[in-house]
Amino acid sequence: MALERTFSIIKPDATRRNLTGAINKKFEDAGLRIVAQKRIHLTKAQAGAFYAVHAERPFYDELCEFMASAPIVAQVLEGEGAIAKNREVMGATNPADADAGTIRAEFAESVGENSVHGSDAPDTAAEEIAYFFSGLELVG
Ligand code: FUP
Repeated sequence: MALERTFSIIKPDATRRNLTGAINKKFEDAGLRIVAQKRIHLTKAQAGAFYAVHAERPFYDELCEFMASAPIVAQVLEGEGAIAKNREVMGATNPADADAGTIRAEFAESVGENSVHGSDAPDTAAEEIAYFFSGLELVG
């Protein structure tokens, strides 16, 4: 399997509860390396641009408000098959459906406030990494 990079966000519900280290431990225990990381506070417009693919969905406005409600930690994770591996470690979008031991099963508060984001494919991973990080910030 190829070495890949994926984009990850530790969301406001998790930063508020001081869970950055606990979530990072899940990534590292799964063999994912955090090769870039920064804590930032998005504006609602920046959150809206990131989630533009969901602009027509009924939860879009609430999602953008939430993502701008407190700091996030934006990250790049690297590893063998990192995109799929990160999705496994995250668990299902709705924590009620997430497998035991996943980040969302352990930490998510609801389908909307679900602690982490992770890219779902190579093209979105590349776009999302480029939205948050310059090449100079990816140190491997
Ligand atoms: P995921 O890839 O697991 O983050 O899930 P989606 O891309 O389907 O959804 C992105 C975000 O939209 C979720 F993390 C939370 C929000 N969402 C809701 O608030 N309600 C829903 O019914 C579905 C998604």
